[in-house]
Amino acid sequence: MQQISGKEKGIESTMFDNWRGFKSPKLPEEWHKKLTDMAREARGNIIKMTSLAASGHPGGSMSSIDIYLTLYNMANVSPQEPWRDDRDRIIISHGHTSPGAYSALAAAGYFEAEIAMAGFRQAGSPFEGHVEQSVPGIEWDTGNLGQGLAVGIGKAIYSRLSGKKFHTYVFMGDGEQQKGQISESRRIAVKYELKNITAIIDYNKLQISGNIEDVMPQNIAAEWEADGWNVITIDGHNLDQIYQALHTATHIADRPTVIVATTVMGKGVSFMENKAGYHGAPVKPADIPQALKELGVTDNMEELKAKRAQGVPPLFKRPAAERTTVKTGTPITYAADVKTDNRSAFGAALLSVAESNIGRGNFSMGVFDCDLAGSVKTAGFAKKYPDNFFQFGISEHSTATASGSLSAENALAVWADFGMFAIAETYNQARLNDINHTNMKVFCTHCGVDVGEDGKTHQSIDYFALMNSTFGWKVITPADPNQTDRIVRYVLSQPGNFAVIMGRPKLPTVTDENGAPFFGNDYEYKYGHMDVIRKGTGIALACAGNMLSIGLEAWNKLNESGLQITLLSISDWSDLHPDEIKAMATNKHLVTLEDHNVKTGLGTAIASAMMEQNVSTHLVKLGVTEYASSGKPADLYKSLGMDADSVVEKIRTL
Ligand SMILES: Cc1ncc(C[n+]2csc(CCOP(=O)(O)OP(=O)(O)O)c2C)c(N)n1
Repeated sequence: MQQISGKEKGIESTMFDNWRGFKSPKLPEEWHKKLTDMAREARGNIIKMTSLAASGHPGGSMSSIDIYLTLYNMANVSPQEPWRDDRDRIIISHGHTSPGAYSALAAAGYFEAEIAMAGFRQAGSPFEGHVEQSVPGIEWDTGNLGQGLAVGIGKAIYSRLSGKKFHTYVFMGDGEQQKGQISESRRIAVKYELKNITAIIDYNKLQISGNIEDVMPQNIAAEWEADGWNVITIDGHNLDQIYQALHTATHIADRPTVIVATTVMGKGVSFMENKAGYHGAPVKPADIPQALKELGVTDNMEELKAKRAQGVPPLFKRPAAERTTVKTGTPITYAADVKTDNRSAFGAALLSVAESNIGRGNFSMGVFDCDLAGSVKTAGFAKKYPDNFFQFGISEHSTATASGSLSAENALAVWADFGMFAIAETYNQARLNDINHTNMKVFCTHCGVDVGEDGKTHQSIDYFALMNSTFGWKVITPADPNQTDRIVRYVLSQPGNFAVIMGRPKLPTVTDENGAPFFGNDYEYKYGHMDVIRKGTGIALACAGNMLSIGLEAWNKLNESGLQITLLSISDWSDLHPDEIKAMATNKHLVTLEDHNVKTGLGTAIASAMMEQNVSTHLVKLGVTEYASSGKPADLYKSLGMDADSVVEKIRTL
């Protein structure tokens, strides 16, 4: 076992049980015995659980179990108060080893092992196939490999921002190390000196397809060391070594530590050991008695089968998490003759909200950037609040996950990036965040074909389609700088996941019929409602977000020629109000104008909503119909039939 020296980290004493927190440098004798007994029983439970469910992952669970037991029994966590805010965070990144995690949590007193075995992988049970927060003690739903370390970064940042002195342990697989997101996260942890993170790798040298070296050669320890981590190598079945490594990592190491724990897949049962087949397959019923005999545990399979047949265990009650109220500050109104871009209005509103809250009581805030702060307008925040600003470089996957993880704590987490990178690039991370009930505020700039000259690779035209494929994310497209200001303040003060979509160019201030800013001082933004910009008859033009300025230009041209149509502005695509949908259907023709793929955008959402309300009208969808080329936004809009003249022409034909 490799030891390193360094200064004491000084974790504050807490009211956790006195043996917890890895304070003692050596594993106390009595705990050695307790953990040894627990490990034998837990290995048996892993076999029983997966066999009863006829699926699951026993191999990695059995190689990880000694580490799981040491963590859940010896870290500063509490089976009595699993969600207390100052607990250590134990993140399981190799979520498929849920049988190991559930068995260890049961052994540590979180719940009865029998209910996990009876409920494992049954519909409606909290004990899902991959670790889920529905089980007390589980911090993050995982299964999509490679995300756990970034989750840990979010927790470590929360510890720093909130001043709560807890440690974060992230447990991973060795095959999992092939995932690129982990290398992003490694560098981030070192850059931000997150000494309060310890990574642990279950180095059982096997994955689904066989030996990790054959699947993808990788020098795991050397890669972590090269990125600046303190590396400790141990025998992952030796309880003394596991404990001592965790003590060193928690209290002595002067940088983030990774513990590379050599283990044996299927450890404890002779015919399972070192067999990749047991990565994801349970022991056959005929072999169970032999396995349980070797472990020296009782064979109560018939009893458990009967318990399982009785139905699924109930869900656990989780107390509502504390969230500090966010003050929205004083709105900024851009005058009728001001022309600025929505992203600048976002930057100004963000700073204003930050000024109203940072330094206040237990308010914590982090703003994340991926090398685009100047363009996405968070540079002003970064200058004023350097301790709250996190420059993660071109590491979008880890940024999405880490900011999501922070947002799930009592903290405001903001990530601003180009739409292409904050949405399409990181959809899986956004989806997993949503599953984890995060409260992310993602501000996407440079969306749509109006990003122009950067061309089709940068034209984010599927933001709604992607986010609307989740159940939680809400997409909002502000129309002009004034509405952007109000929407930013609203979003920052609300729980839940929001993606605010903005373009790049400067926009005119949208005005009312008297020439005053429409979204100005008298305007109150109400989520889920559209705005009637101009009233008319017969035909309605519904504009999404910044397309309103083109819509208004078209309306003026039509008006000059004596045709008065209704002009609508729709910012909140995810929640179209049923009454407003019905009102729209009273028009003979409805034209939608959006800077989004027309196949999956606002027009399509409206059509679906109308059918649900049992109303209909003739719908014309104007928007992006192909990957556009590189060019000036005005030229691209013209070629796609989205400019004011094309809209006028289309409406005249109606
Ligand atoms: C991103 C992602 N890709 C693929 C999978 C499918 N998968 C589940 S487990 C696994 C192998 C993991 O190997 P390892 O980390 O060594 O775990 P162990 O075999 O030791 O349990 C794979 C490829 C996944 N869950 N997530």
